[in-house]
Amino acid sequence: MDINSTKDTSRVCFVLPTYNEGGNIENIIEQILFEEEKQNSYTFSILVVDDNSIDQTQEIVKRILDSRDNIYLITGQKKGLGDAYKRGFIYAIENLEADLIFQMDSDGQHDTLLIPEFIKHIEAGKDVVIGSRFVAGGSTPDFSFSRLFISRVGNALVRLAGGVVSIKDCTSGYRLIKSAYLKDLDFSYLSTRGYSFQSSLICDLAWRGADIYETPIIFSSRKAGDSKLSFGDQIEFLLNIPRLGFRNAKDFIKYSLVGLSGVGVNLGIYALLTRYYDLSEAIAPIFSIEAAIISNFLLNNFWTFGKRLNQSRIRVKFFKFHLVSGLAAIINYLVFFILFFTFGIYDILANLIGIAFAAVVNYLINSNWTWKNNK
Ligand SMILES: Nc1nc2c(ncn2[C@@H]2O[C@H](COP(=O)(O)OP(=O)(O)OP(=O)(O)O)[C@@H](O)[C@H]2O)c(=O)[nH]1
Ligand SMILES: [Mg+2]
Repeated sequence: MDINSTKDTSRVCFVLPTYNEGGNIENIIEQILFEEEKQNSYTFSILVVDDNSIDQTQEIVKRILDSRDNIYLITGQKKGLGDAYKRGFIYAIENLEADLIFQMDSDGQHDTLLIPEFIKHIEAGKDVVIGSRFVAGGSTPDFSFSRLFISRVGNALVRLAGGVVSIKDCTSGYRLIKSAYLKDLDFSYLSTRGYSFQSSLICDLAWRGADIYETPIIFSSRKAGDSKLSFGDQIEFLLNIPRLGFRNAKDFIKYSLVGLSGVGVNLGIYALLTRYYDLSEAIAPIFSIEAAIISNFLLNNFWTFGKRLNQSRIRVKFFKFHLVSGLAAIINYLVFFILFFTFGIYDILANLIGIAFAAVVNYLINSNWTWKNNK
């Protein structure tokens, strides 16, 4: 699917997870439908994912959906918020053909009046809009000191481990997402509970190159009923941090392996040209370096960054990759030069540090520029 096509952004599905939200769900549905009336270019559907609530939630939703044709209910065993969202996303994409998916809590904490604001940012070209409590204008007026502290520390950990430092609120449950970014997501990585599901999902979206925007929200208290988040959720959240760190490093590990293979290609072709074809030592490296750049480029394009969506054309990426490779060579040389000549560090070690430095800069630029999804 073309992620930027205007036709593709016309169906919006609200996925509302519920567990014992009988005191809230009817109001939320009414408020969303009220917002739909103001929209011309979008049709709304509402999908309630209820995990066999023991209150009236399902009866209430069934009564509403009998009289409306854009309300849906799916039910299942209670296996945590992540599992409910996973089922909801799949249903919304496959059965309701949603182009945009709203994540929203079903307890009145997310202000439905902000729906047009979220849509506005998607229309401006963003792929994901987060209702953020931690950007200017956002707040959590009813949070106790300890809850705010936990939320802040939790967010800081996710931002560092996941390499998503620019995202201020990684655990918010109010988001609008282009469904193209959810389609072939590997849901097995998304852990099953509250906060950790939300943070895993936002990291995944960022790693796939989604352009993410945070719009401020005021996150007040739930309107009725009890919180579903438990101490166990917080433990799971902490255990999820190293997993995020490892998965974040995975692209870099792949990139480094490709770089190593490039050293092999470079040396192999150099040896072949000088030993077998008798090419001069001054000319052979030109071909062997270019061969390594080409093989690195292809491996990175189809393997390291193979899952990123909607990038520029291969020729543009190839050109950018050459520029970055040139820059990396200069950085490698400069670091070596300074360490060896200024600080007198052993030449092999100085060169190794230069290579490591250049590899990180090279990776960061290629990851965030060459293979970033373009707008
Ligand atoms: N389907 C399903 N929904 C769940 C589950 N756990 C929580 N929810 C829903 O997920 C949403 C967020 O849960 P909340 O308990 O409100 O979490 P919270 O907003 O961080 O906590 P409060 O501020 O106390 O409300 C609510 O709509 C819950 O009903 C679950 O296991 N299954
Ligand atoms: Mg809530």
